[in-house]
Amino acid sequence: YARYNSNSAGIRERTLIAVKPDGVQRRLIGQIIQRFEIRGFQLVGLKMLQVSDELLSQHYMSLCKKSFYPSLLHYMTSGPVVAMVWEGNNVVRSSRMLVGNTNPAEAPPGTIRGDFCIHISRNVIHASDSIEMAQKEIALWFQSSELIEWECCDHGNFYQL
Ligand code: IDP
Repeated sequence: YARYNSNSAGIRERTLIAVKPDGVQRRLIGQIIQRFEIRGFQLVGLKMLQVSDELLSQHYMSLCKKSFYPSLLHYMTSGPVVAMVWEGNNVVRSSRMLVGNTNPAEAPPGTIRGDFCIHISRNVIHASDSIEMAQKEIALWFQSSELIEWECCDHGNFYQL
């Protein structure tokens, strides 16, 4: 059956968001979570972890030939990361817009990268860039038992029922 924040197939769209080590060090976790909460998205998974090289090599598989790949691995393993799964209508695309361009110099003010960082190699946050990648990344970062299905009591404020 179709639910308030599901697509025509009755599937709730989800995305993987991660506060990178610089975001954690800079005490930005709360402000970043707040932007997704206040927009109306629903948090369904959250954990802090020290990311392994194995996980990262799968996560950034498409970048493995890039010159910056070794420094990217070093950056991403330099401290803990906060990984989250957020749910809601168009959450993948909307999250990319909340996060802003990969290069913070191109990210408009009001976006997370546009407000909180300067350089592409310290851009504080990850967000999945397509529905297919989101599904793969969520499966890579989270066990299904770590994801909580729950109903928001005020969904009528965010969706027409
Ligand atoms: P995204 O994080 O906006 O999806 P991707 O192109 O998938 O962007 O790159 C993944 C991450 O790799 C970026 O967020 C950034 O941390 C890093 N990165 C991408 N391009 C560069 C670069 O040219 N120099 C240094 N780091 C880069």
